[in-house]
Amino acid sequence: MAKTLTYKILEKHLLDGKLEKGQAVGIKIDQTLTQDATGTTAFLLFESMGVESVKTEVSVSYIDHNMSQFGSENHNDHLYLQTAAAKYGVYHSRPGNGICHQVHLERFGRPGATLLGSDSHTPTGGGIGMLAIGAGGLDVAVAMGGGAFYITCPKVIGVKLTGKLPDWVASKDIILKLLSILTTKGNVGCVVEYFGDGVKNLTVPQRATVTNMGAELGVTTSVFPSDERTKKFLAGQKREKDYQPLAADEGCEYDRIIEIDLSKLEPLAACSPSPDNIKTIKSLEGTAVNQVAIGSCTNSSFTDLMLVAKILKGKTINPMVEFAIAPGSKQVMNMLAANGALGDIIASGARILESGCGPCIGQGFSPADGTVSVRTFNRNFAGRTGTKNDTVFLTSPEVAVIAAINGKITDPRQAGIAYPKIDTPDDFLVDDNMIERPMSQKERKDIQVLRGETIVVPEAAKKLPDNMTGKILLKCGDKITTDHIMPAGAFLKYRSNVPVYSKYVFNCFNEADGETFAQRALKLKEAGTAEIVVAGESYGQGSSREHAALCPMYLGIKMIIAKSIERIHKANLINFCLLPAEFENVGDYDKINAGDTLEVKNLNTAIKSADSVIVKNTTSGFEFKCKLNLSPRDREILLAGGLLNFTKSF
Ligand code: MIC
Ligand code: SF4
Repeated sequence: MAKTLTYKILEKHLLDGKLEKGQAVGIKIDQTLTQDATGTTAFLLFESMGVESVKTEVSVSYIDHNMSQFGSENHNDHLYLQTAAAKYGVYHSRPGNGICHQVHLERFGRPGATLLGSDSHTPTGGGIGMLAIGAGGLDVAVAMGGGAFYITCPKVIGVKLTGKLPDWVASKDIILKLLSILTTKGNVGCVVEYFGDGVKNLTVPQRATVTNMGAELGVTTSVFPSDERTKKFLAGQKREKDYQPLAADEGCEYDRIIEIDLSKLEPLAACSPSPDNIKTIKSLEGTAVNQVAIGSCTNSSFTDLMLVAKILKGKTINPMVEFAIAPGSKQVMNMLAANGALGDIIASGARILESGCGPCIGQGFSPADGTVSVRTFNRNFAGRTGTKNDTVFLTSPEVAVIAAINGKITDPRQAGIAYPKIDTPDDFLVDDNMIERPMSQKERKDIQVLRGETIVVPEAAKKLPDNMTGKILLKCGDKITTDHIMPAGAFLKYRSNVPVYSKYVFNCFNEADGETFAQRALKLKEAGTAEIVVAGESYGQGSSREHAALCPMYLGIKMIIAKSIERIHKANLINFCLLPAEFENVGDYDKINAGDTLEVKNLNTAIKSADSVIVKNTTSGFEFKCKLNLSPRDREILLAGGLLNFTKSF
């Protein structure tokens, strides 16, 4: 039978279960990726598993998120991660070497492999034909130890690309178009697979922009075929040996087909506060802009920045705009420096930031109150920039750089600037001097893992009580992201210290002078009362940060009842033994209130085998049903008291 590319790769990696849609299957993970903001917990949990050395083909630990280093926390994390990588046979990409996804694409990704990363934008690797999936740090730790990774056997959405992008229309506009069609909701359990004649007209970095921001669709991953373009990219990276051609079989069936004619696309923007709030640039023309940022794992490749440099050459940034550029990797920065493009960028007045996540995760460059920024990033959730009341437009580098010059959003096709044709380089500047390779077993023996005082081993998860009485501590609405649950930005430096980081759970819902969510939660925890959070659709969308489960667990939260819960977050909840439950009748959401007390009887019996539980609201006397959408393995993990206990039980 003709197969999709997704199923061809899955088939080669199947370890447990049957490849039948909707069924849970365990797959072999060839490569893993961790970054510093999720990596410290991942490595602390990996260490507690007692495995001597990673069992994957390649595991890489990147330092790219937390590099502002106000206080000792960040550097403590760096030293821990560097020594832990050395101890356990992991590649270590030092701070300054670049953003994990960009560097992984350049130096490690290979077509046909599976990659599991403790970052939701791991699907960037789909641009090179890998099945690259984002997950919580504990899942990645288990994969580093050689364990299978479990997914729901996906539905495959085929996106047929035809034609060629017109001048000034970028690959970013492909994914923005797709976000306008599929939105950020309702795509859990799907993989997006690209095919069609238009594919050959896109370079690997262009494809990677598309698969990167595919994370915002809430899908398991996105994948492109591997073809002559892939071969050229790998050859340029001096890794042609990693090439293999890959494509779906002729005549394979997709669960849904969406056609996008590249030649008919136009410049688009995602408007605040959601990546699926798409408008045409034409309709936004004239909007005054105060800040522009180019970079992030979505749009910081060499070709992206060459285009920006060519447009900037000889021009000065508008006086009303602050403009920052963060090249995606040392390779990109070095190549721009070597060919003089960096000089053109600097001369224009752009501020050069180091190669890392930077403003994308609110590490500096927060805009002024009430102002507008244009960013080439992938997320524009409220508050993510570090400013609560700003407006963010997510666009292509083309649109962003012209906004920086003009001080307002301008349709690049009408800007009176000649479109700069950028040739993809035949050779990239390859120098892996900032990547430390794994050492021999003998050398590793003497390595001391450095665990600074701000690094605290997370508390172990506990089994759920059989009869649970709990209070609804918070009732929130739709599309609550992990940024709402566990803010990053200025609080990112507390990632390795759960008791401290937990103080900021649901920080955005706290009143300036009232009792915080964390304070209220800790009081109930001390009194021995379980706590419950109620939410609307797509709870937990966005990042893979398991702190959005780990910190609520620390505060005593035991159950989340939502209209729907996103994939990675749901897995993280289960891994830390918080029960994810979904309203059977979404209308029941309106019948319960914050402060109500809920009661669930015989919870563990239900977790063992039932598809739903009855929840009694003892405050109002109202009873309702919650679905337990759990695989047999999810059930076992919950009954064992979380993934770590479950893994140790073997
Ligand atoms: C993000 O883009 O939100 C992050 C920061 O990269 C997260 C990971 C994290 O919270 O550390 C992600 O995308 O998973
Ligand atoms: Fe870093 Fe932003 Fe990419 Fe997340 S989305 S990995 S914060 S650059």
